[in-house]
Amino acid sequence: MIAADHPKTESVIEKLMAFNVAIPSWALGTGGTRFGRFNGPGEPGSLEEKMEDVGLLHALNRSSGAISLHIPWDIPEDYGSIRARAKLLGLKFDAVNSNTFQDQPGQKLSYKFGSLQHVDKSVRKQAIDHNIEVIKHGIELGSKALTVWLSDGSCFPGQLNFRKAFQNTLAGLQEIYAALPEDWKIFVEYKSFEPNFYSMTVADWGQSLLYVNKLGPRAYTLVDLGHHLPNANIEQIVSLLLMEGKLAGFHFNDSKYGDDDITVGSIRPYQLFLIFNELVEGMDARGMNHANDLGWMIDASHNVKDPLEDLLQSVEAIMIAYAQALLVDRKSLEDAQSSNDIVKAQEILQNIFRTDVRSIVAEARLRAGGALDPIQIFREMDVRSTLTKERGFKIATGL
Ligand code: LRH
Ligand code: MN
Repeated sequence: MIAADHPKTESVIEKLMAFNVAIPSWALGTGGTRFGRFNGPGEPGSLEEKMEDVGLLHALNRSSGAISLHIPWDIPEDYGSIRARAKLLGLKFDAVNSNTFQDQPGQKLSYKFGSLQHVDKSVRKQAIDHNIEVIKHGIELGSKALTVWLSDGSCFPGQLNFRKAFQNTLAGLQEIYAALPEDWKIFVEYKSFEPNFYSMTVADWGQSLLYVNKLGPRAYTLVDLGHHLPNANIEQIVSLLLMEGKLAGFHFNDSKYGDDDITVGSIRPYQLFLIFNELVEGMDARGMNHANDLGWMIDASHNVKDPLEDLLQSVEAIMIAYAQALLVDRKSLEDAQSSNDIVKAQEILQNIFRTDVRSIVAEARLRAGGALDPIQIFREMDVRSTLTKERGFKIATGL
């Protein structure tokens, strides 16, 4: 266990207190798969109730002070009251997410064969207009970034001209980029497969980097941990995107197989630590502010656990990985690397990964006015049954 008098303890606690992870509005209800969805009690049925849930998480762990909205799942009816509610709950609005992966009721043209890549110019225009609409919602809420994840691609060889799909998509993203306010960023999220199963038009970090380099200085590549082919070295991808100054930030989750979107750190906690190890090293190399210079967000779906308990576990896993990465003796690691002392380098990382830092994560939470053990308090206060009394059984919008 980390000693309270460890020379870095205080600086680590300060950094943890400044660190916030945004909560996705679509992960506050029970998620499902194509095989089924088992709704839970007391789920939020409106944007206001979703914000209450994020406010609750933030009150318990003081590290969830932002919510990320998905349009059109969360279109605010009254911006003023939503902004006031956010202020009351101590929440900021993180990146807003567009949605051209579903056809909405009354939508003129279908996205069945894609959106920005589509062979039909009018479908591409509809998708561009939607993204510009999403920016307008974000401006009203004080958000400063648009996340674009495109489900575009193909399911069979021969179905798509890859070059034309890329060029159409780039042209669409350029129109969206031109509509960004000066102080906004655009995050281009890649994914290796699903819902298309032969090609995705933004399939990996290289393709996303190609787009964002062509778009301009306010375009960045967003890394969703579940969007990689098996055994991809995500920490190396992170290191290189940081080196290029093109890392947008993260959609944190974990997975064993595909885009499982399960609890952060529940399957591969060592990979999560190695990613934060590259983040701390790379951000310090660029003099970046850990808390504000990247987008920190969870993107998960809860099929069998209470969504709020699951999110509390995910935030805790992120804080633990970050705290451990902050404790790595960078000088010793550099010396080991420059002398090819592989065993020494491994031991430096593995010793820290095997160091229990939960006490300083809890200390940071207490000092920030949070709970020593958020899940214990959530259960002792029987929050879920209170929510159920207030809300009954509602179906939350989202995935
Ligand atoms: C796609 C994705 C994307 C969101 C969606 C809810 O898999 O990760 O970030 O828009 O999930
Ligand atoms: Mn995502």
